[in-house]
Amino acid sequence: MAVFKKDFLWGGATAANQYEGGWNLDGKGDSISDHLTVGSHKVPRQLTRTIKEGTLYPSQEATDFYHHYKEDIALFAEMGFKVFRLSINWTRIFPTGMEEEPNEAGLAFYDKVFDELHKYNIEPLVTISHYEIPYALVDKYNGWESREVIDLFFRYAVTLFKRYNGKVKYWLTFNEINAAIMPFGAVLGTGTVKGYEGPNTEIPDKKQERFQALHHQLVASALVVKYAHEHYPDFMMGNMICYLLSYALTCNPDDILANQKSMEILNYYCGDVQVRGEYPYFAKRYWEENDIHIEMKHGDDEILREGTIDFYTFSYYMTNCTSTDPNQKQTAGNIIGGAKNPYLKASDWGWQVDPQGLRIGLNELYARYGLPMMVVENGLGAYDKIEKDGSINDDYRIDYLKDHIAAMREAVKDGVDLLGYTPWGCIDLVSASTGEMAKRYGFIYVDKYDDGTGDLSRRRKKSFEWYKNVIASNGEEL
Ligand code: BGP
Repeated sequence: MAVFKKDFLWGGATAANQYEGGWNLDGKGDSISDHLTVGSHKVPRQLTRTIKEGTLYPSQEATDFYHHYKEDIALFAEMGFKVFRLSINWTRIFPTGMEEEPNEAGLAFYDKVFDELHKYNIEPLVTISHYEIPYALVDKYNGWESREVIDLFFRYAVTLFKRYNGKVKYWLTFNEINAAIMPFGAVLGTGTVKGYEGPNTEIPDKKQERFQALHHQLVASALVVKYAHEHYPDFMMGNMICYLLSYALTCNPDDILANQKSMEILNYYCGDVQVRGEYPYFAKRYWEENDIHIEMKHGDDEILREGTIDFYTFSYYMTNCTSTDPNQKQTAGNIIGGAKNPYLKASDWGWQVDPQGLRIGLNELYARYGLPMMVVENGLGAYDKIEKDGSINDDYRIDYLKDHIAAMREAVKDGVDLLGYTPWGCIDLVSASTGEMAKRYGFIYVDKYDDGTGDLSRRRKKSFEWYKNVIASNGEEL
Protein backbone atom coordinates (compact mmCIF):
# COMPACT_ATOMS: atom_id res chain seq x y z
CA MET A 1 0.00 0.00 0.00
CA ALA A 2 1.30 3.43 -0.90
CA VAL A 3 2.49 5.32 2.13
CA PHE A 4 3.44 8.76 0.86
CA LYS A 5 0.67 10.95 -0.53
CA LYS A 6 0.11 10.79 -4.27
CA ASP A 7 1.26 14.38 -4.66
CA PHE A 8 4.10 14.12 -2.16
CA LEU A 9 6.62 16.88 -2.81
CA TRP A 10 9.94 15.17 -3.52
CA GLY A 11 12.77 17.51 -4.33
CA GLY A 12 15.90 19.15 -3.03
CA ALA A 13 17.01 22.23 -1.11
CA THR A 14 19.56 25.01 -1.59
CA ALA A 15 20.17 28.56 -0.42
CA ALA A 16 21.31 31.54 -2.46
CA ASN A 17 24.17 32.40 -0.12
CA GLN A 18 25.77 28.98 -0.60
CA TYR A 19 24.77 28.20 -4.16
CA GLU A 20 23.96 31.20 -6.27
CA GLY A 21 27.20 33.17 -6.63
CA GLY A 22 27.16 36.26 -8.88
CA TRP A 23 27.62 38.20 -5.64
CA ASN A 24 28.29 41.61 -7.22
CA LEU A 25 26.54 41.24 -10.56
CA ASP A 26 23.62 43.24 -11.92
CA GLY A 27 23.40 45.56 -8.98
CA LYS A 28 23.54 43.04 -6.15
CA GLY A 29 24.84 44.31 -2.81
CA ASP A 30 26.92 42.25 -0.41
CA SER A 31 25.32 40.13 2.24
CA ILE A 32 26.93 38.87 5.41
CA SER A 33 27.88 35.56 3.84
CA ASP A 34 29.89 37.39 1.19
CA HIS A 35 32.11 38.54 4.09
CA LEU A 36 32.90 35.04 5.36
CA THR A 37 36.15 33.44 4.29
CA VAL A 38 36.76 29.82 3.47
CA GLY A 39 37.40 27.57 6.48
CA SER A 40 37.58 23.86 7.15
CA HIS A 41 36.66 21.24 9.70
CA LYS A 42 39.68 22.38 11.73
CA VAL A 43 40.09 26.05 10.77
CA PRO A 44 37.17 28.42 11.42
CA ARG A 45 35.85 30.84 8.82
CA GLN A 46 36.71 34.50 9.40
CA LEU A 47 34.20 37.29 9.22
CA THR A 48 35.80 40.41 7.77
CA ARG A 49 34.34 43.92 7.77
CA THR A 50 35.65 44.72 4.31
CA ILE A 51 36.27 42.40 1.38
CA LYS A 52 40.00 41.76 1.45
CA GLU A 53 42.02 41.49 -1.72
CA GLY A 54 43.54 38.03 -2.21
CA THR A 55 41.23 36.35 0.33
CA LEU A 56 38.84 33.64 -0.70
CA TYR A 57 35.15 34.18 0.12
CA PRO A 58 33.47 31.02 -1.17
CA SER A 59 29.90 32.32 -1.18
CA GLN A 60 30.80 34.97 -3.70
CA GLU A 61 30.96 32.55 -6.60
CA ALA A 62 29.61 29.50 -4.74
CA THR A 63 28.62 26.90 -7.33
CA ASP A 64 27.25 29.56 -9.63
CA PHE A 65 23.57 28.82 -9.99
CA TYR A 66 23.42 32.37 -11.34
CA HIS A 67 24.89 31.21 -14.64
CA HIS A 68 23.93 27.54 -14.51
CA TYR A 69 20.28 27.66 -13.49
CA LYS A 70 18.98 26.23 -16.76
CA GLU A 71 21.36 23.30 -16.71
CA ASP A 72 20.75 22.64 -13.01
CA ILE A 73 16.99 22.80 -13.23
CA ALA A 74 17.10 20.41 -16.20
CA LEU A 75 19.05 17.98 -13.98
CA PHE A 76 16.55 18.36 -11.14
CA ALA A 77 13.77 17.68 -13.63
CA GLU A 78 15.61 14.59 -14.82
CA MET A 79 15.55 13.28 -11.24
CA GLY A 80 11.82 13.94 -11.21
CA PHE A 81 11.75 16.80 -8.69
CA LYS A 82 8.28 18.02 -7.83
CA VAL A 83 9.61 20.86 -5.69
CA PHE A 84 12.81 22.85 -5.47
CA ARG A 85 13.71 24.83 -2.37
CA LEU A 86 15.77 27.94 -3.01
CA SER A 87 16.18 31.25 -1.28
CA ILE A 88 16.09 34.73 -2.66
CA ASN A 89 19.13 36.88 -2.02
CA TRP A 90 17.82 39.91 -0.17
CA THR A 91 20.74 41.98 -1.52
CA ARG A 92 19.87 41.12 -5.09
CA ILE A 93 16.51 42.81 -4.60
CA PHE A 94 17.51 45.55 -2.13
CA PRO A 95 21.32 45.87 -2.30
CA THR A 96 21.72 47.54 1.10
CA GLY A 97 18.30 46.56 2.39
CA MET A 98 17.42 50.25 2.66
CA GLU A 99 16.52 51.33 -0.88
CA GLU A 100 13.03 52.64 -1.54
CA GLU A 101 12.76 50.81 -4.84
CA PRO A 102 13.82 47.25 -5.67
CA ASN A 103 16.56 46.36 -8.13
CA GLU A 104 14.76 45.28 -11.30
CA ALA A 105 17.64 43.15 -12.58
CA GLY A 106 17.52 41.13 -9.36
CA LEU A 107 13.78 40.58 -9.59
CA ALA A 108 14.13 39.58 -13.24
CA PHE A 109 16.65 36.87 -12.37
CA TYR A 110 14.21 35.00 -10.14
CA ASP A 111 11.45 35.42 -12.73
CA LYS A 112 13.63 33.46 -15.12
CA VAL A 113 14.34 30.84 -12.48
CA PHE A 114 10.67 30.36 -11.57
CA ASP A 115 9.67 30.21 -15.25
CA GLU A 116 12.31 27.58 -15.86
CA LEU A 117 11.06 25.53 -12.90
CA HIS A 118 7.45 25.73 -14.10
CA LYS A 119 8.53 24.56 -17.52
CA TYR A 120 9.19 21.22 -15.83
CA ASN A 121 6.27 21.41 -13.40
CA ILE A 122 8.58 21.93 -10.47
CA GLU A 123 7.03 23.92 -7.65
CA PRO A 124 9.36 26.50 -6.10
CA LEU A 125 9.60 26.56 -2.31
CA VAL A 126 11.10 29.92 -1.44
CA THR A 127 12.94 30.88 1.72
CA ILE A 128 12.70 34.65 2.02
CA SER A 129 15.75 34.95 4.25
CA HIS A 130 18.38 32.25 4.42
CA TYR A 131 21.55 33.47 6.17
CA GLU A 132 22.00 36.49 3.95
CA ILE A 133 21.17 39.73 5.74
CA PRO A 134 22.52 42.73 3.79
CA TYR A 135 25.90 43.59 5.28
CA ALA A 136 24.94 47.28 5.23
CA LEU A 137 22.26 46.49 7.83
CA VAL A 138 24.85 44.81 10.04
CA ASP A 139 27.00 47.92 9.80
CA LYS A 140 24.25 50.41 10.36
CA TYR A 141 21.89 48.66 12.76
CA ASN A 142 23.74 45.75 14.31
CA GLY A 143 21.47 43.59 12.18
CA TRP A 144 18.19 42.45 13.63
CA GLU A 145 18.88 44.01 17.01
CA SER A 146 17.26 47.12 15.60
CA ARG A 147 13.53 47.31 15.14
CA GLU A 148 14.07 49.28 11.96
CA VAL A 149 14.95 46.05 10.18
CA ILE A 150 11.39 44.75 10.62
CA ASP A 151 10.04 47.37 8.22
CA LEU A 152 12.86 46.82 5.75
CA PHE A 153 12.22 43.10 5.74
CA PHE A 154 8.50 43.67 5.37
CA ARG A 155 9.08 45.85 2.31
CA TYR A 156 11.36 43.19 0.85
CA ALA A 157 8.89 40.35 1.46
CA VAL A 158 5.91 42.28 0.12
CA THR A 159 7.90 43.13 -3.01
CA LEU A 160 8.45 39.41 -3.55
CA PHE A 161 4.81 38.50 -2.96
CA LYS A 162 3.60 41.09 -5.42
CA ARG A 163 6.11 40.17 -8.09
CA TYR A 164 5.95 36.39 -7.85
CA ASN A 165 2.27 35.93 -7.08
CA GLY A 166 1.15 33.20 -9.48
CA LYS A 167 4.66 31.74 -9.70
CA VAL A 168 5.37 30.91 -6.06
CA LYS A 169 2.91 29.40 -3.65
CA TYR A 170 5.09 27.94 -0.87
CA TRP A 171 7.03 30.44 1.26
CA LEU A 172 9.24 30.07 4.33
CA THR A 173 9.99 33.26 6.23
CA PHE A 174 13.36 32.66 7.95
CA ASN A 175 15.70 29.73 7.60
CA GLU A 176 16.43 28.07 10.95
CA ILE A 177 15.07 31.02 12.88
CA ASN A 178 16.09 29.33 16.14
CA ALA A 179 19.78 29.65 15.18
CA ALA A 180 19.52 32.95 17.06
CA ILE A 181 19.26 31.03 20.32
CA MET A 182 22.88 29.87 19.89
CA PRO A 183 25.98 32.11 19.80
CA PHE A 184 26.78 30.90 16.27
CA GLY A 185 23.47 32.35 15.10
CA ALA A 186 24.72 35.90 15.71
CA VAL A 187 26.56 35.87 12.38
CA LEU A 188 24.35 34.22 9.82
CA GLY A 189 21.06 34.39 11.68
CA THR A 190 20.64 37.76 13.36
CA GLY A 191 23.65 39.64 11.96
CA THR A 192 24.29 41.11 15.41
CA VAL A 193 28.01 41.41 14.75
CA LYS A 194 28.45 45.09 13.97
CA GLY A 195 32.16 45.89 13.97
CA TYR A 196 33.15 42.30 14.65
CA GLU A 197 36.03 40.84 12.75
CA GLY A 198 37.39 37.38 13.49
CA PRO A 199 36.53 33.67 13.57
CA ASN A 200 32.88 32.68 13.28
CA THR A 201 33.41 30.33 16.21
CA GLU A 202 34.45 33.05 18.67
CA ILE A 203 31.62 35.54 18.43
CA PRO A 204 31.09 37.03 21.90
CA ASP A 205 28.01 35.43 23.46
CA LYS A 206 25.55 38.34 23.72
CA LYS A 207 22.29 36.67 24.62
CA GLN A 208 20.44 39.87 25.27
CA GLU A 209 21.15 41.12 21.75
CA ARG A 210 20.32 37.83 20.11
CA PHE A 211 17.01 37.37 21.91
CA GLN A 212 16.00 40.94 21.15
CA ALA A 213 16.93 40.38 17.51
CA LEU A 214 15.01 37.14 17.50
CA HIS A 215 11.94 38.91 18.83
CA HIS A 216 12.17 41.27 15.88
CA GLN A 217 12.49 38.35 13.48
CA LEU A 218 9.48 36.63 15.02
CA VAL A 219 7.44 39.81 14.70
CA ALA A 220 8.67 40.31 11.12
CA SER A 221 7.81 36.72 10.27
CA ALA A 222 4.32 37.05 11.72
CA LEU A 223 3.76 40.38 9.96
CA VAL A 224 4.51 38.96 6.53
CA VAL A 225 2.50 35.80 7.19
CA LYS A 226 -0.47 37.93 8.24
CA TYR A 227 -0.05 40.14 5.17
CA ALA A 228 0.14 37.13 2.88
CA HIS A 229 -2.98 35.62 4.41
CA GLU A 230 -4.87 38.85 3.88
CA HIS A 231 -3.72 39.52 0.32
CA TYR A 232 -2.78 36.15 -1.15
CA PRO A 233 -5.07 33.49 0.27
CA ASP A 234 -3.57 30.82 -1.99
CA PHE A 235 -0.12 31.12 -0.46
CA MET A 236 1.10 28.49 1.96
CA MET A 237 3.19 30.20 4.60
CA GLY A 238 5.68 28.16 6.60
CA ASN A 239 8.37 28.57 9.20
CA MET A 240 11.71 26.78 9.29
CA ILE A 241 13.36 25.41 12.41
CA CYS A 242 16.73 23.79 12.90
CA TYR A 243 15.44 20.74 14.69
CA LEU A 244 18.05 19.68 17.22
CA LEU A 245 16.65 16.56 18.76
CA SER A 246 18.55 15.41 21.83
CA TYR A 247 18.14 12.56 24.27
CA ALA A 248 18.97 12.41 27.95
CA LEU A 249 22.19 10.42 28.10
CA THR A 250 21.02 8.43 31.14
CA CYS A 251 17.80 7.87 33.07
CA ASN A 252 19.14 10.00 35.89
CA PRO A 253 16.31 12.54 36.40
CA ASP A 254 18.93 15.30 36.38
CA ASP A 255 19.79 14.38 32.79
CA ILE A 256 16.13 14.07 31.82
CA LEU A 257 15.33 17.50 33.19
CA ALA A 258 18.39 19.12 31.61
CA ASN A 259 17.43 17.59 28.29
CA GLN A 260 13.83 18.72 28.59
CA LYS A 261 14.91 22.28 29.31
CA SER A 262 17.38 22.30 26.46
CA MET A 263 14.80 20.88 24.02
CA GLU A 264 12.33 23.56 25.06
CA ILE A 265 14.58 26.48 24.44
CA LEU A 266 16.41 25.21 21.37
CA ASN A 267 13.55 23.62 19.52
CA TYR A 268 10.21 24.86 20.78
CA TYR A 269 10.71 28.48 21.77
CA CYS A 270 10.41 29.77 18.18
CA GLY A 271 8.04 27.13 16.81
CA ASP A 272 5.58 27.74 19.64
CA VAL A 273 5.45 31.43 18.77
CA GLN A 274 5.08 30.77 15.05
CA VAL A 275 2.43 28.07 15.40
CA ARG A 276 0.54 29.12 18.52
CA GLY A 277 0.97 32.87 18.25
CA GLU A 278 2.53 33.52 21.64
CA TYR A 279 5.67 32.88 23.62
CA PRO A 280 5.56 29.57 25.46
CA TYR A 281 5.00 29.37 29.20
CA PHE A 282 8.63 28.46 29.89
CA ALA A 283 10.04 31.59 28.22
CA LYS A 284 9.56 33.90 31.20
CA ARG A 285 11.71 31.91 33.58
CA TYR A 286 14.38 31.47 30.93
CA TRP A 287 14.50 35.23 30.33
CA GLU A 288 14.71 35.93 34.05
CA GLU A 289 17.45 33.45 34.74
CA ASN A 290 19.48 34.60 31.74
CA ASP A 291 19.06 38.29 32.36
CA ILE A 292 17.23 38.78 29.06
CA HIS A 293 14.94 41.79 28.85
CA ILE A 294 13.03 41.87 25.62
CA GLU A 295 11.66 45.19 24.60
CA MET A 296 8.25 44.56 23.07
CA LYS A 297 6.16 47.23 21.47
CA HIS A 298 2.48 47.67 22.07
CA GLY A 299 0.77 45.54 19.43
CA ASP A 300 3.54 42.95 19.05
CA ASP A 301 1.51 40.31 20.84
CA GLU A 302 -1.38 40.92 18.47
CA ILE A 303 0.89 40.58 15.42
CA LEU A 304 2.29 37.31 16.74
CA ARG A 305 -1.22 36.02 17.37
CA GLU A 306 -2.44 36.98 13.91
CA GLY A 307 0.56 35.78 11.92
CA THR A 308 0.62 32.06 12.60
CA ILE A 309 1.86 29.69 9.94
CA ASP A 310 0.12 27.13 7.72
CA PHE A 311 2.75 24.43 7.69
CA TYR A 312 5.77 23.56 9.78
CA THR A 313 9.15 22.82 8.25
CA PHE A 314 12.50 21.89 9.70
CA SER A 315 16.02 20.70 9.01
CA TYR A 316 17.20 17.41 10.44
CA TYR A 317 20.74 16.06 10.21
CA MET A 318 21.82 14.51 13.50
CA THR A 319 21.04 14.09 17.18
CA ASN A 320 23.01 14.59 20.38
CA CYS A 321 22.67 13.72 24.04
CA THR A 322 22.35 15.85 27.13
CA SER A 323 24.36 15.01 30.21
CA THR A 324 24.85 16.80 33.50
CA ASP A 325 28.20 15.07 33.92
CA PRO A 326 30.87 17.53 32.75
CA ASN A 327 33.29 14.69 32.04
CA GLN A 328 31.16 13.09 29.35
CA LYS A 329 32.70 12.82 25.90
CA GLN A 330 31.39 15.52 23.58
CA THR A 331 30.75 15.49 19.85
CA ALA A 332 30.02 18.08 17.17
CA GLY A 333 26.68 18.76 15.53
CA ASN A 334 24.76 21.18 13.37
CA ILE A 335 25.29 24.60 14.98
CA ILE A 336 25.66 23.01 18.41
CA GLY A 337 27.35 19.89 19.81
CA GLY A 338 26.45 17.68 22.74
CA ALA A 339 27.30 14.53 24.64
CA LYS A 340 28.28 11.55 22.55
CA ASN A 341 25.69 8.84 22.01
CA PRO A 342 27.29 5.37 22.39
CA TYR A 343 24.72 3.84 20.02
CA LEU A 344 25.35 6.09 17.03
CA LYS A 345 28.08 6.54 14.45
CA ALA A 346 29.11 9.99 13.28
CA SER A 347 29.93 11.58 9.92
CA ASP A 348 33.45 12.76 9.13
CA TRP A 349 32.44 16.10 10.65
CA GLY A 350 31.33 14.45 13.88
CA TRP A 351 27.57 14.78 13.28
CA GLN A 352 25.89 11.67 14.73
CA VAL A 353 23.73 9.86 12.22
CA ASP A 354 20.32 8.92 13.59
CA PRO A 355 17.58 8.00 11.10
CA GLN A 356 15.24 6.79 13.81
CA GLY A 357 15.46 10.22 15.39
CA LEU A 358 13.66 11.59 12.36
CA ARG A 359 10.66 9.40 13.07
CA ILE A 360 10.80 10.37 16.73
CA GLY A 361 11.09 14.04 15.81
CA LEU A 362 8.25 14.00 13.30
CA ASN A 363 5.99 12.39 15.88
CA GLU A 364 7.02 14.86 18.60
CA LEU A 365 6.46 17.85 16.38
CA TYR A 366 3.20 16.63 14.92
CA ALA A 367 1.86 15.83 18.38
CA ARG A 368 2.78 19.31 19.55
CA TYR A 369 1.52 21.32 16.58
CA GLY A 370 -0.80 19.17 14.48
CA LEU A 371 0.20 21.04 11.33
CA PRO A 372 1.27 19.55 8.00
CA MET A 373 5.03 19.01 8.11
CA MET A 374 7.83 19.20 5.60
CA VAL A 375 11.42 18.02 6.04
CA VAL A 376 13.19 20.76 4.11
CA GLU A 377 16.79 19.79 4.88
CA ASN A 378 18.43 16.47 5.57
CA GLY A 379 21.57 14.84 4.26
CA LEU A 380 25.10 13.68 4.74
CA GLY A 381 28.04 16.01 4.29
CA ALA A 382 30.81 13.76 2.99
CA TYR A 383 34.04 13.66 1.01
CA ASP A 384 33.39 12.44 -2.53
CA LYS A 385 35.94 10.86 -4.78
CA ILE A 386 35.89 10.82 -8.56
CA GLU A 387 36.97 7.40 -9.88
CA LYS A 388 39.22 6.96 -12.90
CA ASP A 389 36.20 6.29 -15.09
CA GLY A 390 34.61 9.53 -13.89
CA SER A 391 31.99 7.94 -11.64
CA ILE A 392 31.29 8.96 -8.04
CA ASN A 393 30.11 6.05 -5.98
CA ASP A 394 28.49 7.73 -3.01
CA ASP A 395 26.93 4.65 -1.44
CA TYR A 396 27.39 6.22 2.03
CA ARG A 397 25.05 9.03 0.96
CA ILE A 398 22.52 6.60 -0.46
CA ASP A 399 22.58 4.62 2.79
CA TYR A 400 22.05 7.74 4.86
CA LEU A 401 19.14 9.01 2.78
CA LYS A 402 17.59 5.57 2.41
CA ASP A 403 17.45 5.12 6.18
CA HIS A 404 16.00 8.57 6.71
CA ILE A 405 13.32 8.13 4.07
CA ALA A 406 12.45 4.77 5.62
CA ALA A 407 12.08 6.56 8.97
CA MET A 408 9.82 9.18 7.38
CA ARG A 409 7.74 6.40 5.92
CA GLU A 410 7.24 4.96 9.39
CA ALA A 411 6.29 8.39 10.70
CA VAL A 412 3.68 8.71 7.96
CA LYS A 413 2.36 5.27 8.93
CA ASP A 414 2.26 6.54 12.52
CA GLY A 415 -0.14 9.18 11.23
CA VAL A 416 2.04 12.24 10.67
CA ASP A 417 0.82 14.51 7.88
CA LEU A 418 3.97 14.91 5.76
CA LEU A 419 3.84 17.10 2.67
CA GLY A 420 7.31 16.76 1.26
CA TYR A 421 11.01 16.14 1.50
CA THR A 422 13.81 18.30 0.14
CA PRO A 423 17.26 16.89 1.02
CA TRP A 424 19.89 19.55 1.54
CA GLY A 425 22.39 20.59 -1.09
CA CYS A 426 20.82 18.46 -3.81
CA ILE A 427 23.64 19.86 -5.89
CA ASP A 428 27.05 20.50 -4.28
CA LEU A 429 27.35 23.89 -2.64
CA VAL A 430 29.38 25.73 0.01
CA SER A 431 29.07 24.53 3.59
CA ALA A 432 27.53 27.14 5.89
CA SER A 433 29.51 26.24 8.98
CA THR A 434 32.95 25.66 7.50
CA GLY A 435 32.82 27.40 4.12
CA GLU A 436 34.17 24.24 2.52
CA MET A 437 33.42 22.67 -0.82
CA ALA A 438 34.95 19.42 0.45
CA LYS A 439 31.85 18.80 2.57
CA ARG A 440 29.46 17.74 -0.15
CA TYR A 441 25.78 16.82 0.02
CA GLY A 442 24.70 16.67 -3.60
CA PHE A 443 23.29 14.15 -6.03
CA ILE A 444 25.12 16.32 -8.54
CA TYR A 445 28.85 16.93 -8.24
CA VAL A 446 30.21 20.37 -9.02
CA ASP A 447 33.82 20.78 -10.07
CA LYS A 448 34.79 23.41 -7.50
CA TYR A 449 37.39 23.16 -4.74
CA ASP A 450 38.46 24.81 -1.53
CA ASP A 451 41.29 26.75 -3.14
CA GLY A 452 38.75 28.37 -5.47
CA THR A 453 39.72 26.28 -8.50
CA GLY A 454 37.36 24.18 -10.60
CA ASP A 455 35.56 24.63 -13.90
CA LEU A 456 32.09 24.40 -12.29
CA SER A 457 31.08 21.54 -14.56
CA ARG A 458 28.32 19.27 -13.25
CA ARG A 459 28.24 15.47 -13.16
CA ARG A 460 25.77 12.95 -11.80
CA LYS A 461 26.77 10.90 -8.77
CA LYS A 462 25.54 7.36 -8.19
CA SER A 463 22.92 8.76 -5.79
CA PHE A 464 21.41 10.70 -8.71
CA GLU A 465 19.99 7.57 -10.35
CA TRP A 466 19.05 6.15 -6.97
CA TYR A 467 17.04 9.23 -5.96
CA LYS A 468 15.41 9.37 -9.36
CA ASN A 469 14.04 5.90 -8.75
CA VAL A 470 12.93 6.80 -5.21
CA ILE A 471 10.88 9.64 -6.64
CA ALA A 472 9.53 7.56 -9.53
CA SER A 473 8.34 4.92 -7.07
CA ASN A 474 6.98 7.58 -4.67
CA GLY A 475 9.30 6.36 -1.95
CA GLU A 476 8.39 2.69 -2.30
CA GLU A 477 11.74 1.57 -3.69
CA LEU A 478 14.64 2.71 -1.58
C1 BGP B 1 21.71 24.10 7.96
C2 BGP B 1 21.59 25.32 7.08
C3 BGP B 1 22.11 25.18 5.71
C4 BGP B 1 23.17 24.14 5.51
C5 BGP B 1 23.08 22.93 6.41
C6 BGP B 1 24.30 22.04 6.42
O1 BGP B 1 21.90 24.47 9.25
O2 BGP B 1 20.27 25.76 6.97
O3 BGP B 1 22.38 26.45 5.21
O4 BGP B 1 24.38 24.63 5.26
O5 BGP B 1 22.78 23.27 7.71
O6 BGP B 1 25.28 22.58 7.22
P1 BGP B 1 26.77 22.72 6.75
O7 BGP B 1 26.71 23.48 5.49
O8 BGP B 1 27.45 23.46 7.82
O9 BGP B 1 27.27 21.35 6.58
